[in-house]
Parts: sequence; C-alpha cells; structure tokens
Amino acid sequence: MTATPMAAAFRTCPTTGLKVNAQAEALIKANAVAATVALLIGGIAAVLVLLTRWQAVHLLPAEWFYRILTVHGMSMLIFFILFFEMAVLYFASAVILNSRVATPRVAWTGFGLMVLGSVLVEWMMWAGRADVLFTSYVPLRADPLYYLGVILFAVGALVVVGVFFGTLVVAKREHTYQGSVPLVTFGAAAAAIIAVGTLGHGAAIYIPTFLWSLGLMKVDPEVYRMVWWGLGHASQQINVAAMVSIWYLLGALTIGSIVLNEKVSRGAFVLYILFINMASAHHLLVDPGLSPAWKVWNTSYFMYLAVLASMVHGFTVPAGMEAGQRLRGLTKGLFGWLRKAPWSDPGFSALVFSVIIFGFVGGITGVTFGTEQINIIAHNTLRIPGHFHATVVGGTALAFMGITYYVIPLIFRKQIAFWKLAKIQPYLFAGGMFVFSVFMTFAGTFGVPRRHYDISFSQAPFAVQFNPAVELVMGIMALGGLVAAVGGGIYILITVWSVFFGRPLAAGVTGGMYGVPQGIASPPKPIPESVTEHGPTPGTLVLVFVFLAAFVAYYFVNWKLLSVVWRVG
Ligand code: HEM
Ligand SMILES: [Cu+2]
Repeated sequence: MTATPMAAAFRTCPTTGLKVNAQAEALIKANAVAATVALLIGGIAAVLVLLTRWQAVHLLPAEWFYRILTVHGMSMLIFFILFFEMAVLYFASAVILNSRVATPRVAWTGFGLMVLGSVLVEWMMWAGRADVLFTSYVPLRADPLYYLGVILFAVGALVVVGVFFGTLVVAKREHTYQGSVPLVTFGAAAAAIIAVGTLGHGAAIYIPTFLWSLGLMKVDPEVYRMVWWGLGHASQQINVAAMVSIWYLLGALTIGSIVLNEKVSRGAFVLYILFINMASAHHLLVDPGLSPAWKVWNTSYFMYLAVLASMVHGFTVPAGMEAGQRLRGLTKGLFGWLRKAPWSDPGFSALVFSVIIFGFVGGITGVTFGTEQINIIAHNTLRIPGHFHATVVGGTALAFMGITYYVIPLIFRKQIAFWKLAKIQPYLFAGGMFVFSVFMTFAGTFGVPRRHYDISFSQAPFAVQFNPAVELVMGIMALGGLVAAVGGGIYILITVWSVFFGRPLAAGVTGGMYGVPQGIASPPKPIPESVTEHGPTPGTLVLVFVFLAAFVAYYFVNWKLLSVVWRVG
C-alpha cells in the first residue's frame, strides 16, 4: 500500500462539506501555534508596561520599560498578527476553495524564514541590543541582527503571500470551486495585495537601515519616517482587510448572515487597495519638512476614501446579520434580531464587540486625530495608543479570537476546553479593552504623553503638573487593561489546552455537542431557495445614525479643544 502524498491528501469536513487539504491544515496549525506564542510574549510584556505606566505601581526601571515596550509592540503587532494572518490566507485560499496549496515546500520555507526572523528579533530585544521601540526611528540604532531579523521575517511573509496567489491560480485551473471566489477570499486577496506593497516599503526602509547600522550608508530621519510609515500604516490596512473578511465569515458561520450586495462589499475592499497608502501621511502631520498642502491632500481627501470603505463594511456587516436573522423569522421590533442572537457563542459575541469597538472607538478617534489641524493636540499623547488599541486589539485581535473558536473544532477537530470560560472570554477581553482604550484616550486628552516612563518627571529640571483627574483616569485605564489581560490569558489557556490536550471531536457528530460553538452544534437554518429578496434593515439604520451622531459630537469637541489651546485674536 502506498501512502497518499500529503500535498494531495484531502479530508471532507463533516460540518461545512469543504475539502480540507492536509498541507493547508498543517500550515494553518503551525502558524496558529506561532501566533499564540507571540501573543503570550506580547501579553506578558503588556502587563509589565501597563504596570509601569500606572504611576501608582511604576514597576519597571526606565531602561526595561523601553525594552519591554519594544518587545510588546513587535511581538503583538508584527509577530502575533502576521502569523495569524498567514493562517487566514491558507484558510481563505486552500480551505474555502477546496484546493491544494500551490507549493507546499515553498510555503514551509516562508514559515521557516518567519520563525527565524522573529526568534532573531526577540533575542536582540531581550538581550538589550535593540531598545529602539516598534518604529525604530533612525538615528536610534539597534544591533544589525535586529534589522536582519525583521527583513527575514518580511521575506518569509512575502513568500507566503506568493503561495496564496499561487493557490488561487491552482484552484481556478483545477476548477475546485464554481463561479467567482467567495467574499471572504476576495477580502483576503485584498489584504494580500496590500501586503505586497507594504512589504515593498518594508524592504525599501529596512535594507538601507540594516546597511546604516553596519556603518555602510546614511539614512535621513525624515526619509526614514516617510518610508517606514508606508510600511507601518499600510500594514494596518492588511489587518483591517483581514478583520473585515473575518467579520463576514463569522457572521455567516454564527447566525447565517447574508451579503446584501456583493458588488458594494467588493468595491469597498478595492477602495482599501487604492487609497490606503496616502493615509500614511497622518503619521507625519507635525513633521516640519512637509508642506501643509501635501498633508491636507493626503490625510483628508484620499484618506477619507479608505475610511469610506470601512464605513461601508461597518454598515453591510451588521445589516447582513439583521437581514439574515429577519429572513429566519426574527422580525420582532427594531432589535429583536439582535436580542435573540446566540450571545453565548464566543464567535458571535467577539464579532459584535469587534465591530463596535473598532467603529465607535477606533474609527471615530482615528479620523479625528488624522485631521491636519487637530493632530497637533493629539500627537504623541496617550490618545494615539488609545486609538490603535481600539482598532488593532479591540477590533482585529478580538476578531481573530472569535474565529479561533471555529478554527479549533473545524481545523484542529478538537472540543474547546474550558467551554464555560470560553463563553465569557470575549466579554472580559472586549470589556477590558473598551475601558482601557477609552480611558487611555481620555488621559491623552489631558496631555499625558505616550511612550513615557515617568510622567511625574521626578528628576527633571522642570516641574510638570497634570490635571489631578489624570491619576484617577489612568487608574481606571490600568484596571481595564488588567481585565483585558485576564481575558487574553484565558484565550491562550483555552487554545493551547484544546489543541494539545483537548478531546477530539467525534467525526460527523453535530447537534447538541458540548464544547463547540452554536454555529457548529446547531448551524443556522438554511434560507429556502424560494426566498430571493430580503427586507429592510431598520435596526442597523438606527445604529448607523447613533454612530454618526457620536462621530459628529467627538469631531466637534476636538475643534473646540483646539480653539482653547490656540486662541485667535
Ligand atoms: C491586554 C492587552 C493589552 C494591553 C493591556 C496593552 C497595553 C499597552 C500599553 C500600556 C502600552 C504603552 C503605551 C505607551 O506608554 O505609549 C502599549 C503599547 C502598544 N501596544 Fe499594547 N496592550 C495590549 C494588547 C496589544 C495588542 C494585542 C497589540 C497588537 C496587536 C498591541 C500593540 C501595541 C503597540 C504597537 C504599542 C506601541 C508600542 C510603541 O509605542 O512602540 N497591544 N500597549
Ligand atoms: Cu496610520
């Protein structure tokens, strides 16, 4: 008997009916495990940094504060997020399209490069040879091996993106799916296209900086900032595109939400691809070397086209959920569809909180701070990390957590361990992160700087007095952060335990299973074929107006605050 080579081996998923390729499955597992390790390291660093910023505890000495802050930024935003996204790419190509992986050996090489690069970077950071923070602004200098590690990691990621496109081609040629690719795959493809441009910027900045660290060339700090943010900002749009794809996927898996209009949703993904790079300029708004006209064009007119895309998804995702629920008979009142939703399914609660925190906290603050004039009162204050913890943690990381509750049974074929804890995990993480990001932003509004070891300025030759409210505000921020950290810790415990020690799922058994989300145990009822139209979505419309009102209010308050700082006449 000859064994089927792994590359050609498939199993049929008893829940979804998809043909799952063995290599795709193994690659998803490896990337998911690497992501979880990075999350653990980044999470420990988060608590240490948090307990230092909380002046009442002020845990770490100065040197270790900046070291651990570097570890936190890199482990979370680069390693955790990107390893997870590589898993998403394999899922959205090979698994969803029933295909094999284009070139498994190349795919593993990419994974190997990413692991090698991240180990090198972690080593340099912990050894104190790269205290340069996440942005590594020149002329801060790290050990050349640090930059080399980043480059290896990025090359590995680029290889995986190449394998993703290759797999799309293979799937098309081998006719493994019918019609056009599903929206989730389309969104992942948008993320992958943005990734190519982003990683190009990465090469354009990290290779010269590597050479600079060896003393072989000069790098201008302003040029560094400009090119680096072509990487730093655009990579956030990879995260957003991946997150939005997961929103659509989770909506469909948990409650059978529908796509209201394929063209509109796909068009919004295309807007991301076209306009996101210009938005990088919002990181340079206080830089003296660039003209106001350049800043206003890039951060206003062009950035808003990418923002428009997020607003489109912010409407179509909940509206698709509402329409799907209404078609299944949940038509009572404005919000009956939402009240009767499976709130104890962690995939569902994570989805809803991710949409809310990303939109209401991350989106509104982001557009406001990205305004040329207002930026001057937000720049380098705690408002900035307040904003991006809402987008990339409350939004993206939470969505990733939500989809994990489906990946564990569907890909790893295990029950979810500590199921009762799993049900409340998104509540803890989202609740904590909401409080943390809102109060962090609030502290920044009082002028508290970001990336600052000691805001009491104890040995400084000058005295700085913050509003006495700051102490309380940062105390609440710290409590929120700790609750989120507990939620994150529970997530790690659940995933590691389920994957390595969890009970295997009995093949083919559905209905009333314990330890799997409701979307798998009792999947949403299919909509009868005879139904081709959906009704209006009034509940979502109300939510949209609440959102717009909050947006207008926050924007207005910030112009008001600016006018107080900067009196005219
Ligand atoms: C419980 C979860 C988390 C907590 C409590 C937390 C807390 C913090 C704190 C206190 C800071 C320092 C802010 C400053 O002093 O300027 C920070 C910075 C940062 N965090 Fe988090 N964080 C968490 C999760 C995450 C995640 C999941 C990501 C990314 C996916 C992330 C990305 C970042 C980045 C990029 C920075 C900026 C680093 C820098 O300024 O160089 N955080 N975080
Ligand atoms: Cu940005």
